Amino acid sequence: MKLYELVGKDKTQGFSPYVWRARMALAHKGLEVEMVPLTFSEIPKLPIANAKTVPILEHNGGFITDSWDIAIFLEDNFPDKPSLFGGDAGKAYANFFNFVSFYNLIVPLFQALVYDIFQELNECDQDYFRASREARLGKSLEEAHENQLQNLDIFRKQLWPYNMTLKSQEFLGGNEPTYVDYIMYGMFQWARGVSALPLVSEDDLLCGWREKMDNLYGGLGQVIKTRS
Ligand SMILES: N[C@@H](CCC(=O)N[C@@H](CS)C(=O)NCC(=O)O)C(=O)O
Repeated sequence: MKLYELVGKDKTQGFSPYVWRARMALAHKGLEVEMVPLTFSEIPKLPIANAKTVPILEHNGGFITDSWDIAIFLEDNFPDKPSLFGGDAGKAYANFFNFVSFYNLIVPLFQALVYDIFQELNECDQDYFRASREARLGKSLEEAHENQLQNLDIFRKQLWPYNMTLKSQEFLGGNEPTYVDYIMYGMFQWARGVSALPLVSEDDLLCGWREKMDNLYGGLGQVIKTRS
């Protein structure tokens, strides 16, 4: 199996939140995977139909080009390995969690990180990134950066339900990590890969949760270096 991921100047620091979901899901299933680093400009040059974004999972000559589809594929094709969702109700919860966390967390975090991501990219990716992201934001990267702390604050205020959930359970998925933990962890890896911004305070239960996530699967997530 191969997992295509997104990198900037440093090819060891894959920072896509969606790739991290897939990477953790593969580790959860105990599957070996070869990581294939790509820059933004390399993704559309792949000879894979409809591949505009990563993650892309290559398996037995076929390609799956969306993180949610990868999770479903792994769950359906490796039923004897630990479940990513814990049944149909867990899958429905993960689907809901995916959209809620996009709306409440990814949107403000993207605005907080966008300029830092830009700084991490190769020159050949920077023009594309600036044009596509400024069109999405309706403002310049520099204007977004001026509001970095306000956007971080919006993100942090949305963390209350996740911190409350962790008062009575070890992981967002229950006693063991499930795919919803990988959705959340992807955001932390995204921020860690490009920025020194602290997403949570040490008092947050999410802080201890992140440490537990960092230690899963032989410390897989720790390949991303923490900046200071
Ligand atoms: N819905 C997709 C979204 C993936 C996505 O947006 N990936 C970004 C990296 S985080 C990407 O590859 N962007 C390429 C581009 O914008 O050109 C999924 O969940 O797999």
